This record gives sequence, C-alpha cells and structure tokens, in this order.
Amino acid sequence: MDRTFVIVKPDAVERRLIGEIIARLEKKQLRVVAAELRQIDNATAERHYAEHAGKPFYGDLISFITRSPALLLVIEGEGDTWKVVRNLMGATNPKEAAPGTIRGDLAIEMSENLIHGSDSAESAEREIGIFFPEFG
Ligand code: D4T
Repeated sequence: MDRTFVIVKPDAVERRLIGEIIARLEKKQLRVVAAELRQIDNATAERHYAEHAGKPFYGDLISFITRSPALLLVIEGEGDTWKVVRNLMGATNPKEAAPGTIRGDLAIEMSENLIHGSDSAESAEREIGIFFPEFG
C-alpha cells in the first residue's frame, strides 16, 4: 500500500468543509488510515514548512496553519497516492485551480487554500514522520 499525508487546513475546518473534502478523497477510492484533529504547534509548523523559511509569506503561513485545529490525515491508495491527492487538490493558487478540484471549487485565496498534500513520495514519508511518528 502507498501512503501520503494530508492536512485539512484550519480554514477548511472553520468553514465546515471536513466532510466535503474527505468525501472527495474517498470517492476516488482512497482510504483514511489515520486521522487526528489537532491544533498544530509552532515548532511542528516550522518543521513542516522548513522549505519556506525566509520567504515573504512564511510568517503568515505559520500563523495561519496554527490558528485553529486542523485535521491531519494519512491517506492510502494503490500507488502514486501523493499524485492522486495533488490532482484532486488543484493548483496552489485557487484562482488558477481547475474547476472540479477542491481548491478550484471551494477556495479563492492562496493564503487560505484549504488542503495540504505531500508533493512527492519522499515528502509523504517525511511528513508522516513529523505528524504521526508511530506510522514512520
Ligand atoms: P501546501 O504545502 O500547503 O500543500 O501547498 P502547496 O504544496 O500546493 O504549495 P507550496 O508548498 O508552494 O506553498 C505552501 C503554502 O503557502 C501558501 N503560499 C504559497 C502563500 O500564501 N503565498 C505564496 O506565494 C505561496 C507560493 C500556500 C500554500
């Protein structure tokens, strides 16, 4: 089985979109194999977003991802699961995300784009290790 890591971000939880987002993943025949509603602490957010440290949007990104609870998910599929999830998510900028994708249908601002999904098999392994060490 092939796993990836997803965050249903604070904006999605605040907007009552947990069900809508999980439904889209499940309809694609992906499985939820771990789930936890957790307010991400600063140290964990900084570890997760280390690649963005120093960028102009970094401070706002850390404030956003830690501002209220997020739903952390490990998602399982038959292969290339990270890619399947990224395709369902749509482009990072919701204004450019295709209709039919989660961001294309449900988001409008880059800073509030509802969902994170690992961008490679290596990232998936790293991120599952950060958020669900017992799965590592
Ligand atoms: P995440 O990591 O949240 O799944 O988003 P992406 O993988 O699609 O995009 P990313 O890593 O490039 O960006 C991380 C996060 O930062 C926000 N962001 C990004 C922002 O607010 N302004 C920006 O200019 C960029 C590039 C959105 C997603």
